[in-house]
Amino acid sequence: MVLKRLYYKSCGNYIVKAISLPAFKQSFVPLLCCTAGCINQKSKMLHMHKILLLLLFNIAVFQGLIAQTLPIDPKATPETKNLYLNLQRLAKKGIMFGHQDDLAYGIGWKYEPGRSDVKEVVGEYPAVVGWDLGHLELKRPVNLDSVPFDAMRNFAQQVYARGGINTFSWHPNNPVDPSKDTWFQQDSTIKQVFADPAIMARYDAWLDEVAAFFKSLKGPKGEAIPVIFRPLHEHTGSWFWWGRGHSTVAEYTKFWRYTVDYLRNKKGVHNVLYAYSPDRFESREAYLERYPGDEYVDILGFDIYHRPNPSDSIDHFVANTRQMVQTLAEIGKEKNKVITLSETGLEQLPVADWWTRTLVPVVQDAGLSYVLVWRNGRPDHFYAPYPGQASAEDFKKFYQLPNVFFQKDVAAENIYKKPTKSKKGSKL
Ligand code: BMA
Repeated sequence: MVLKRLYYKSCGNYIVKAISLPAFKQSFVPLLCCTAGCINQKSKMLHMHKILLLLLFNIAVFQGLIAQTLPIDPKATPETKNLYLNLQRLAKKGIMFGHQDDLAYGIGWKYEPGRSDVKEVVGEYPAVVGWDLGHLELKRPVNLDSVPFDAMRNFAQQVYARGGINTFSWHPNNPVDPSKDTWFQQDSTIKQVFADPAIMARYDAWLDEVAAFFKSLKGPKGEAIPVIFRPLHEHTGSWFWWGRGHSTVAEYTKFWRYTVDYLRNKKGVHNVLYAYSPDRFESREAYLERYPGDEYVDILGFDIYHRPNPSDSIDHFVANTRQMVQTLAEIGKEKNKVITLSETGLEQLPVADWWTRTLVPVVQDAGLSYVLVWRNGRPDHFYAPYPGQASAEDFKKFYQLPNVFFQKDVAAENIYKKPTKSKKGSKL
């Protein structure tokens, strides 16, 4: 089928309308013939009728099947565009599972090639693997959680080679005083970045490091590996220097746009999809309060952790979080954006059936692209099970759900290639 792409603006997004040229020929050629050499009025009317119906049918079918959003970066590489289109396609069928630092370390091991706690429980890697760039800005060889950046690059290449997805968060130190960490809650940091050229120059230099790292992620043919970048996250809270309590709405949104423009336009980084992910939120208005605009965000997400306490029962957490997921789904639909639960988890997983009892009712049938649980950092700080862990059996049940996707399901879909129909035999 020959496709012609027409772009038009809607809600600030570019929508691809795909129209079949043969179908157009079928519709218009008879129209021309008919008008030129019409035999009689009646047959002309009949012809027009048929043509109109054919046109309406074509438009309905092709819009419904193929209408999709392109990345905010018009120069996004072909693989990055394909990834974004495939994220939209796969989100209609189920949800991918992701885990932070999955290949780097787990409970009782560090940097052992091929290992993954998730794989050791279910026999398969997660579909999505998260990494953090914190301390890249300081030119340190290892990130804030001791993952060497060279190893991270290599792991990201492995994930890509297996057909999976890499997502990057960034916990940078404070640009006003780089000796202070990401949690240093100095008020007005963003304001000072914009006010003081020396601080701005420092932030630019930090972004240079990020740009160089993303550009250094290369696939086997030298192509740039597409990634999801989720900077300045959890900003509805005030624990990071870019948080709600330390900047105005105008400062935060300007800072987000500056960051995207710098990487995309100034540094020419074109293998990135940008994810916006506040922490918990009470309403649609609260979610969108610091939203930088449709031209600056590809993926809409949020982070929320399950922290059981007497006032937050499992049922309460599920109901509350599900409400947020539904609000997010509505916003995603309106804006034609991919949606995700970008970070979640229950630390130490003491609830044996947490996966099917808590996570599934939160995420099911909501159109979320992926859900990512946080890192297995220490025996008192982990979010995915390992063999023998209390929730491991339930995690296997979660893994077997037909609409929960791990690495092989996603690999079978060739997500860096042009979207095609799902293959037979895949869970998708
Ligand atoms: C937090 C914890 C920290 C870690 C930080 C950044 O949630 O896991 O130990 O340093 O994320 O990854």
